Amino acid sequence: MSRVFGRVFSGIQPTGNLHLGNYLGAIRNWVRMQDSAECIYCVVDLHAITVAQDPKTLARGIREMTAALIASGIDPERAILFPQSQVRVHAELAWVLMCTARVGWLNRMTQFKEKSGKDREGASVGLYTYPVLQAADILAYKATHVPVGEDQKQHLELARDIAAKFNNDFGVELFPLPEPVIEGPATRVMSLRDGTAKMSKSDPSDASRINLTDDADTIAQKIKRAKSDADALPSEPAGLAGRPEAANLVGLMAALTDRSVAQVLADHGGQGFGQFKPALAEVMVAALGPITARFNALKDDSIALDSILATGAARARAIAEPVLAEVHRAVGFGDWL
Ligand code: AQP
Repeated sequence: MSRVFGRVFSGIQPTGNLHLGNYLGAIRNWVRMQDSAECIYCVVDLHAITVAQDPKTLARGIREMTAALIASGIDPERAILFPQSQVRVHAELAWVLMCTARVGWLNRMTQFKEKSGKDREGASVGLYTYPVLQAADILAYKATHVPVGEDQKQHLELARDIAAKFNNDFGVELFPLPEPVIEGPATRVMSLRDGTAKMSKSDPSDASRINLTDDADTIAQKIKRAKSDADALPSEPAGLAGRPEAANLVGLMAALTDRSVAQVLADHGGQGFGQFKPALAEVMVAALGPITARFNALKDDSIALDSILATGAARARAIAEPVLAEVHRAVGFGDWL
């Protein structure tokens, strides 16, 4: 990751365990970007309540996600790491931007359609307007780059549209248009049980994903049972066409060993899954083992975690509050207080 970035913002929901898709699709890029940019990373608890949450589980989830991010390599001294609900600018700016965004734009968001499923009338209004809050998250910091997985591409386009319309409506150049950073061989990690579905925290089958808390045996078992096919691996990427499960497992090997898919196939082409899967499980255990160990050592240290989050929130407020003041002036709220 040798590109130069301006100000980086990204977020993750504190619901459930961090999984390999989150890690390879987004968090690993977050970690790498700390070397070359000012980074702001947010545990997005306001987003979490767009679907029902048990309050105690959510409170624990915020700390656990913080521990998982630090265990994955986020350094809270260098990056700003904080919970979204502790910086009120997010919710307030979201309201202003809801008055900028158009209903037709939100109607096109495919994630709402997927997440609300058949019960669209019963979904929360928050689930529908979630992408506007996401735009506020990014724009509150005038972030220029947003590292995310492929599934967030459409929401990022919406954030750019909202920023452009706000600037245009009020004749200002207040918000930069944020650029998505969707990079690496694992921008869309698929379920281990279905190569056409995204690996996801909300999949009821735990066998569909690798959690960063899984131990070595569990990882080996899940990879062994992962759906594959009866053919040997091809020696070139074109041979993976029409083989989604094989493509997913090869993509995971590429991402975990920092090689291209072509390089992985040059080394493993001709092998069947009986040979390839144990090799994949081995590199996965080697990559995730140290993260799991750090996570386990940190996750119950609520004093340290709360202090990190409070410091991060204060640093985040120092950036976001002056941006909100600019927004107030632009829309005509004035500065009376
Ligand atoms: N399967 C994936 N492959 C690559 N990247 C992924 N991300 C999520 N799943 C994959 C990226 O992880 C970051 C955090 O996303 P989030 O907080 O929106 O996570 P999420 O959507 O709660 O994760 P899930 O597992 O997808 O949850 P559900 O099941 O609730 O929808 C984002 O950058 C995302 O792109």
